[in-house]
Amino acid sequence: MTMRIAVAAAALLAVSSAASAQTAKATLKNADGASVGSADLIQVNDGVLIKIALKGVPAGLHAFHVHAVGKCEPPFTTAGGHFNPESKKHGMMAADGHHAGDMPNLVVPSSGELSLEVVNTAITLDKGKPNSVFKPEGTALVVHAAPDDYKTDPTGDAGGRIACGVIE
Ligand SMILES: [Cu+2]
Ligand SMILES: [Zn+2]
Repeated sequence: MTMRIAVAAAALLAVSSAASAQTAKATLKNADGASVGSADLIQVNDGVLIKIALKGVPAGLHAFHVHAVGKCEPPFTTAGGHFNPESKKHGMMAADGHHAGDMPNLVVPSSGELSLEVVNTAITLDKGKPNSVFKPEGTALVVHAAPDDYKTDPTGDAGGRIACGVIE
């Protein structure tokens, strides 16, 4: 009898952990409203794994961040600044850096297509945590016209915003 209860409890645990596997998505659009790719976000032990697939993006280096507002209306200033729940300065090279939303530049080849996977260890999909991307105003993934210099506060001198996708 005791054994039977233990087995049932283990089965229940397996079901509940599968149900709580956390994922999110974002569809990235350019300022014309055309889709330029998508991102899958998966909670991992160290943070959030972001799998991004882009197409039709100008070749070259582009800054890539999580922004603080889940609103993508061209020219995407609606997405606010970089997601920064700990009120830090911008950039992985800054002494007091960095914003939770800061990530390495995307390097887009001449084809305009890029598949990339990156882990952001400063964010979580866990609702209710201060660094959760699921805060009340939401968050967004933003791709910029220019590269991030990893130090200029608060923008990384990354120029305009060429693509945006609400994390949902
Ligand atoms: Cu940005
Ligand atoms: Zn930043």
